[in-house]
Amino acid sequence: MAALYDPHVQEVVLGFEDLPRTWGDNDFNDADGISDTLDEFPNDYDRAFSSFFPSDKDYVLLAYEDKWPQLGDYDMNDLVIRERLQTIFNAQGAITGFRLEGFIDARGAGFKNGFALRLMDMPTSLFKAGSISIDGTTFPLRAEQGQSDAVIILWNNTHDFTTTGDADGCQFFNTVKECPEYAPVPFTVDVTFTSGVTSLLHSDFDFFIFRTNKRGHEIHFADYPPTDKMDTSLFGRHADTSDPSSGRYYRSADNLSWGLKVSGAWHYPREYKDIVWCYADYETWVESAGEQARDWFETSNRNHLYYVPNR
Ligand SMILES: [Ca+2]
Ligand SMILES: [Ca+2]
Ligand SMILES: [Ca+2]
Repeated sequence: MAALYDPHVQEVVLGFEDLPRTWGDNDFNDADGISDTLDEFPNDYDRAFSSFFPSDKDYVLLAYEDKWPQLGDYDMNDLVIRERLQTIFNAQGAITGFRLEGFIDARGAGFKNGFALRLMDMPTSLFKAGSISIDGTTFPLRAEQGQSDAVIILWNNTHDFTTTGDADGCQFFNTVKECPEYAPVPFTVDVTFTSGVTSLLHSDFDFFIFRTNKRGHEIHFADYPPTDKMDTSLFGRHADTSDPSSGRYYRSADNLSWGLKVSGAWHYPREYKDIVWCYADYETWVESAGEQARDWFETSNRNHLYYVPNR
């Protein structure tokens, strides 16, 4: 008998093999109870099915301004990542791990920053094993020690994978139209859990950047709290109005954030171009807490301000 789990309808369908297992067609390669023809991972006992967010063709864009706690130039291109989440289920429908597929699209940063993720409210002990393949090289991943939530440093310095040679003042990666355009840098993350969990939403992924040479200088999306490694003395400085007692994090007095998540195609600002100049409706969207101008990123004709790749 095989229990077939469909993550889309969230129900379990029971199926029966016609033949006794001993003289059947032997198509249960990994003995997880799911026949090889239905098993997306026929050689992995802990993996049977998967689902994608936002889809198996689309990506979520993550963009960061790295001057926090100052607003800086607010060009929101200091790191631009595209990623999709593949949630992985076992034969019983429990989530036993995940994969991320994506690209570094741009690195408009002079600062050296790393990129990491924290799984909100999931303990470090949940992390069993992981790896990242980036630009063709594979590295092991581990959960950072001394953290209550599982924190995984994906890389320590984005510059390591976005070298430009710095010739003719072109030190930035894909943010200056007058400089060479580089192919986005592909990466794949694969993580296995020690035990199955029932829920893993894209919003449970707290993607953040940090200074390569100052681990405690973390920059998260708005209202995501910092990790245990944070230097909390940075809160409230310059433009930051974080207030841990009310759960407010990484927002300016005007509610501007230092990170942005956009689903679908979006053109990030060129170097030193304030996102507020690039997208006229951006401030309205922010100040209305996302209620108004929801299509702010589709409505700009200021294409001399944002970066449109030639590829
Ligand atoms: Ca399997
Ligand atoms: Ca910037
Ligand atoms: Ca920049």
